[in-house]
Amino acid sequence: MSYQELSLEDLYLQMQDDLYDGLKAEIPVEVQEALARGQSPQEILDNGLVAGMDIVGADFRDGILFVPEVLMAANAMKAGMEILRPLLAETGVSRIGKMILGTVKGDIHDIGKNLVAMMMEGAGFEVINLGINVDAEGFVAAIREHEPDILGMSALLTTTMPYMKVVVDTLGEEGMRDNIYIMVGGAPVTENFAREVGADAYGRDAAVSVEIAKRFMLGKNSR
Ligand code: B1M
Repeated sequence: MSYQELSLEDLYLQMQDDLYDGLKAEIPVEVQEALARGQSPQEILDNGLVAGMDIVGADFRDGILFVPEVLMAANAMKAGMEILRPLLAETGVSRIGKMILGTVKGDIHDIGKNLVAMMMEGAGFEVINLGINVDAEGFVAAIREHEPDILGMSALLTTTMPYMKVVVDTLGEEGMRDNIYIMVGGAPVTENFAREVGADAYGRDAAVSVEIAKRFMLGKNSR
C-alpha cells in the first residue's frame, strides 16, 4: 500500500512506526505526504514526529530500545525536521530579537533545542545556536560577541540540568546577568527548577517558549 492510500490517522501511525524503526528515508516522504494533505508543520511535529519520539523515549526508559536504536530514531526525526525547518522559519520576517541557544555541558541531546531554534526563527528571532555540550565559558564568550536579548539553555538529563545554575552564576560573576533574559527548558526541567537556578522563565515546549520570548521582547521594546 502506498502512503497516498493511508488515512491521515494511519499516515501518522506509520510515521511514528518508521521513526521508531529509524527509517530515515521514509520519514521525509511521509512528512511531504502530510504537507500535501494540508497538514501544518506544527500538526506534523505533534502528531507524527514528537509522538513517535515519545514512544521511543518510553521504550528506551524501559530497556526495550538501546542507544544505537534511539540514535537511528533521532536521525530519522532530524530528516523530517529538515523539511519542516524552512516552513517553520518563514523567510522575510523582520527580526524581533536575538537569542543564543545551547545544550549545557555534559549533554548531547539536541533535537528539542533545535526545534526551539526553528520555531524562534519562524517567529522572527535571530538565533545563534551554539550546539551541544556548551560550558559556561562558551555561553559567556558568545554573549559578549553577539549581545543577544535572550539566552536559552536546554538540558535533557537530571545530571546535567544543575549546570544551568553554573551558567547563571557565572553570568552574575561576570556582571552580565542583568542584561540578559534567561530561559531554560528540556524534559526534566520544571518551573520550580527554573526559579531555583535563577532563570527568568521556563519554556515547557517550543511553542510556549516562543510565546514567552515574544512577550519579553514586547515588554523590553516598550520600556
Ligand atoms: Co537520551 N535520555 N540519553 N539520548 N534520550 C533521555 C533524555 C531519557 C529521559 C530516556 C529515558 O530513560 N526514558 C534519559 C534521561 C534520564 C534522566 O536523566 N533522568 C536519557 C539517557 C539516560 C541518556 C544516556 C545517559 C543513555 C546512555 O548512554 N546510557 C545518554 C546521555 C548522553 C549525553 O547527553 N551525555 C543518552 C543519549 C541519547 C542519544 C544520543 C541516543 C539520543 C540523543 C540524540 C540527539 O539529541 N541528537 C537520545 C534521545 C533521542 C533521548 C530521548 C529518547 C528523546 C529526546 C528527544 O529528542 N525528545 C529521551 C527520552 C524523552 O525525553 N522522552 C532521552 C524529543 C524532543 C522534541 O523533546 O528534547 O524534551 P525535548 O524538547 C522539548 C521540550 O523539552 C522543550 O521544547 C522541546 C520541543 O517542544 N525544550 C526547551 C527543550 N530544550 C529547550 C530549551 C529551551 C526551551 C524549551 O530554552 C529556551
